[in-house]
Amino acid sequence: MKPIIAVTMHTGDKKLEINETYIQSVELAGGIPLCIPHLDAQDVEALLNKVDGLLLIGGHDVNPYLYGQEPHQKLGMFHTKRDNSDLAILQSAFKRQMPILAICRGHQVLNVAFGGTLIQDIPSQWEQPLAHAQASMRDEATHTVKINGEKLRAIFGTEEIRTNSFHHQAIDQLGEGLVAAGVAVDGMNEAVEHDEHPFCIGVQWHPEAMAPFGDANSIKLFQSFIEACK
Ligand SMILES: [Mn+2]
Repeated sequence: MKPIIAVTMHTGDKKLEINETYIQSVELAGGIPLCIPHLDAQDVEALLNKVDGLLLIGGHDVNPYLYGQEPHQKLGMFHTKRDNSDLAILQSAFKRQMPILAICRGHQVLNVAFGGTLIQDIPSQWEQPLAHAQASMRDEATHTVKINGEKLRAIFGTEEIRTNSFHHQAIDQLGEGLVAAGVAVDGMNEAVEHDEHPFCIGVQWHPEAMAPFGDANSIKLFQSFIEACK
Protein backbone atom coordinates (compact mmCIF):
# COMPACT_ATOMS: atom_id res chain seq x y z
CA MET A 1 0.00 0.00 0.00
CA LYS A 2 1.22 3.46 -0.83
CA PRO A 3 1.71 5.68 2.25
CA ILE A 4 -0.62 8.67 2.67
CA ILE A 5 1.19 11.94 3.29
CA ALA A 6 -0.48 14.88 5.04
CA VAL A 7 0.60 18.00 3.14
CA THR A 8 0.02 21.43 4.70
CA MET A 9 -1.25 24.34 2.60
CA HIS A 10 -0.36 27.97 2.02
CA THR A 11 -2.62 30.84 3.12
CA GLY A 12 -3.75 32.79 0.08
CA ASP A 13 -6.27 35.61 -0.18
CA LYS A 14 -9.49 33.99 1.14
CA LYS A 15 -8.22 30.63 -0.06
CA LEU A 16 -5.76 27.87 0.70
CA GLU A 17 -3.30 27.01 -2.03
CA ILE A 18 -0.36 24.80 -2.85
CA ASN A 19 2.15 24.66 -5.69
CA GLU A 20 1.45 21.55 -7.72
CA THR A 21 5.12 20.51 -7.60
CA TYR A 22 4.66 19.40 -3.94
CA ILE A 23 1.90 17.05 -5.08
CA GLN A 24 3.94 15.84 -8.06
CA SER A 25 7.02 15.16 -5.91
CA VAL A 26 5.09 13.05 -3.38
CA GLU A 27 3.45 11.10 -6.20
CA LEU A 28 6.72 10.70 -8.07
CA ALA A 29 8.26 9.14 -4.95
CA GLY A 30 5.36 6.70 -4.48
CA GLY A 31 3.17 8.45 -1.89
CA ILE A 32 -0.44 9.63 -1.94
CA PRO A 33 -0.66 13.33 -1.01
CA LEU A 34 -3.53 14.50 1.20
CA CYS A 35 -3.70 18.30 1.48
CA ILE A 36 -4.89 19.49 4.86
CA PRO A 37 -6.24 22.88 6.00
CA HIS A 38 -5.04 24.81 9.05
CA LEU A 39 -6.25 22.71 11.98
CA ASP A 40 -7.34 23.47 15.52
CA ALA A 41 -4.91 21.82 17.93
CA GLN A 42 -7.72 19.58 19.25
CA ASP A 43 -8.22 18.02 15.76
CA VAL A 44 -4.60 17.21 15.04
CA GLU A 45 -4.55 13.75 16.65
CA ALA A 46 -7.61 12.54 14.73
CA LEU A 47 -6.13 13.72 11.44
CA LEU A 48 -2.71 12.19 12.06
CA ASN A 49 -4.36 8.82 12.85
CA LYS A 50 -5.26 8.68 9.14
CA VAL A 51 -1.85 9.36 7.60
CA ASP A 52 1.66 7.90 7.46
CA GLY A 53 3.84 10.98 7.07
CA LEU A 54 3.89 14.79 7.27
CA LEU A 55 5.12 17.25 4.66
CA LEU A 56 5.27 20.89 5.81
CA ILE A 57 5.42 23.23 2.83
CA GLY A 58 6.83 26.73 2.33
CA GLY A 59 5.10 30.09 2.56
CA HIS A 60 4.97 33.25 4.61
CA ASP A 61 7.11 34.36 7.52
CA VAL A 62 6.64 33.00 11.03
CA ASN A 63 5.23 35.28 13.74
CA PRO A 64 8.40 36.34 15.63
CA TYR A 65 6.45 36.50 18.91
CA LEU A 66 6.47 32.67 18.78
CA TYR A 67 10.24 32.73 19.27
CA GLY A 68 10.33 35.66 21.66
CA GLN A 69 11.06 38.58 19.31
CA GLU A 70 9.38 41.79 18.23
CA PRO A 71 8.88 42.43 14.48
CA HIS A 72 11.86 43.62 12.43
CA GLN A 73 11.17 46.47 9.97
CA LYS A 74 11.41 44.06 7.00
CA LEU A 75 9.29 41.27 8.47
CA GLY A 76 6.85 39.96 5.87
CA MET A 77 3.25 38.82 6.28
CA PHE A 78 2.49 36.11 8.81
CA HIS A 79 -0.63 34.10 9.72
CA THR A 80 -0.91 33.09 13.34
CA LYS A 81 -3.58 30.49 12.61
CA ARG A 82 -1.26 28.72 10.20
CA ASP A 83 1.68 29.05 12.58
CA ASN A 84 -0.33 27.48 15.40
CA SER A 85 -1.62 24.71 13.15
CA ASP A 86 1.85 23.87 11.81
CA LEU A 87 3.33 23.83 15.32
CA ALA A 88 0.57 21.59 16.71
CA ILE A 89 0.84 19.13 13.80
CA LEU A 90 4.62 19.04 14.07
CA GLN A 91 4.64 18.40 17.79
CA SER A 92 2.11 15.60 17.52
CA ALA A 93 3.81 13.98 14.49
CA PHE A 94 7.15 14.17 16.28
CA LYS A 95 5.79 12.45 19.40
CA ARG A 96 4.47 9.62 17.22
CA GLN A 97 7.89 9.32 15.52
CA MET A 98 6.03 9.91 12.25
CA PRO A 99 8.35 10.79 9.34
CA ILE A 100 8.50 14.57 8.81
CA LEU A 101 9.89 16.49 5.84
CA ALA A 102 9.81 20.26 6.40
CA ILE A 103 10.54 22.58 3.48
CA CYS A 104 11.58 26.27 3.60
CA ARG A 105 9.07 27.94 5.94
CA GLY A 106 8.39 24.41 7.26
CA HIS A 107 12.10 24.09 8.08
CA GLN A 108 11.89 27.37 10.00
CA VAL A 109 8.72 26.32 11.86
CA LEU A 110 10.46 23.07 12.79
CA ASN A 111 13.24 25.08 14.41
CA VAL A 112 10.76 27.29 16.29
CA ALA A 113 8.88 24.19 17.49
CA PHE A 114 12.04 23.10 19.32
CA GLY A 115 12.71 26.53 20.83
CA GLY A 116 15.00 27.93 18.14
CA THR A 117 14.98 31.43 16.67
CA LEU A 118 14.96 32.89 13.15
CA ILE A 119 16.77 35.62 11.28
CA GLN A 120 13.82 37.83 10.37
CA ASP A 121 15.47 39.53 7.39
CA ILE A 122 18.63 38.06 5.87
CA PRO A 123 19.76 41.11 3.82
CA SER A 124 19.91 43.41 6.85
CA GLN A 125 20.81 40.89 9.56
CA TRP A 126 23.52 38.73 7.96
CA GLU A 127 26.96 39.84 6.91
CA GLN A 128 27.57 39.47 3.15
CA PRO A 129 24.81 36.99 2.43
CA LEU A 130 24.52 35.06 -0.82
CA ALA A 131 21.47 35.65 -3.01
CA HIS A 132 19.03 33.52 -0.99
CA ALA A 133 16.06 34.99 -2.86
CA GLN A 134 17.08 33.95 -6.35
CA ALA A 135 15.72 35.63 -9.47
CA SER A 136 16.06 32.49 -11.58
CA MET A 137 13.34 29.92 -12.25
CA ARG A 138 12.23 27.70 -9.37
CA ASP A 139 13.88 24.55 -10.72
CA GLU A 140 17.26 26.28 -11.19
CA ALA A 141 20.00 25.40 -8.66
CA THR A 142 21.81 28.62 -7.70
CA HIS A 143 23.90 27.99 -4.58
CA THR A 144 25.90 25.24 -2.94
CA VAL A 145 24.97 23.50 0.32
CA LYS A 146 27.60 21.58 2.26
CA ILE A 147 25.94 18.53 3.79
CA ASN A 148 27.04 17.76 7.37
CA GLY A 149 24.08 15.71 8.61
CA GLU A 150 24.50 11.93 8.80
CA LYS A 151 21.03 11.23 7.47
CA LEU A 152 21.23 13.69 4.58
CA ARG A 153 24.71 12.45 3.65
CA ALA A 154 23.35 8.92 3.49
CA ILE A 155 20.41 10.08 1.37
CA PHE A 156 22.45 12.14 -1.10
CA GLY A 157 25.62 10.03 -1.01
CA THR A 158 27.69 13.21 -1.24
CA GLU A 159 29.00 16.03 0.95
CA GLU A 160 27.93 18.90 -1.27
CA ILE A 161 24.87 19.58 -3.38
CA ARG A 162 23.51 22.44 -5.50
CA THR A 163 20.14 23.87 -4.51
CA ASN A 164 17.66 26.56 -5.41
CA SER A 165 16.97 29.30 -2.82
CA PHE A 166 13.81 31.30 -2.10
CA HIS A 167 13.96 32.60 1.45
CA HIS A 168 14.45 35.94 3.17
CA GLN A 169 14.39 34.37 6.63
CA ALA A 170 16.58 31.58 7.99
CA ILE A 171 17.45 29.67 11.16
CA ASP A 172 19.44 31.66 13.69
CA GLN A 173 19.78 29.76 16.99
CA LEU A 174 19.16 26.04 16.57
CA GLY A 175 16.27 24.41 18.41
CA GLU A 176 16.90 21.72 21.02
CA GLY A 177 17.74 18.30 19.58
CA LEU A 178 18.23 19.64 16.07
CA VAL A 179 21.53 19.10 14.31
CA ALA A 180 22.82 21.57 11.71
CA ALA A 181 22.83 19.27 8.69
CA GLY A 182 23.54 21.66 5.83
CA VAL A 183 25.23 25.05 5.42
CA ALA A 184 25.70 27.55 2.58
CA VAL A 185 29.14 29.11 1.94
CA ASP A 186 28.06 32.31 3.73
CA GLY A 187 27.43 30.28 6.88
CA MET A 188 23.65 30.23 6.56
CA ASN A 189 21.87 27.18 7.93
CA GLU A 190 20.25 25.26 5.06
CA ALA A 191 19.20 21.95 6.66
CA VAL A 192 18.47 20.28 10.01
CA GLU A 193 17.95 16.75 11.30
CA HIS A 194 16.58 15.75 14.69
CA ASP A 195 18.93 13.36 16.45
CA GLU A 196 16.21 11.46 18.35
CA HIS A 197 13.88 10.74 15.48
CA PRO A 198 14.26 8.30 12.55
CA PHE A 199 13.20 10.86 9.89
CA CYS A 200 12.67 14.45 10.98
CA ILE A 201 14.41 16.57 8.35
CA GLY A 202 14.15 20.23 7.42
CA VAL A 203 15.60 21.84 4.31
CA GLN A 204 15.73 25.55 3.58
CA TRP A 205 15.64 25.09 -0.19
CA HIS A 206 12.79 23.78 -2.37
CA PRO A 207 13.46 20.18 -3.50
CA GLU A 208 9.82 19.89 -4.64
CA ALA A 209 10.49 22.53 -7.32
CA MET A 210 13.39 20.46 -8.70
CA ALA A 211 12.31 16.81 -8.30
CA PRO A 212 9.64 16.88 -11.05
CA PHE A 213 12.25 18.27 -13.44
CA GLY A 214 14.69 15.43 -12.83
CA ASP A 215 17.07 16.74 -10.13
CA ALA A 216 18.58 13.53 -8.74
CA ASN A 217 19.18 14.75 -5.16
CA SER A 218 15.68 16.17 -4.84
CA ILE A 219 14.21 12.88 -6.05
CA LYS A 220 16.38 10.96 -3.56
CA LEU A 221 15.13 13.13 -0.69
CA PHE A 222 11.46 12.53 -1.53
CA GLN A 223 12.04 8.81 -2.13
CA SER A 224 13.79 8.42 1.25
CA PHE A 225 10.96 10.30 2.94
CA ILE A 226 8.25 8.15 1.35
CA GLU A 227 10.24 4.98 2.10
CA ALA A 228 10.39 6.00 5.79
CA CYS A 229 6.58 6.40 5.77
CA LYS A 230 5.96 2.76 4.73
MN1 LIG B 1 19.56 29.58 0.58
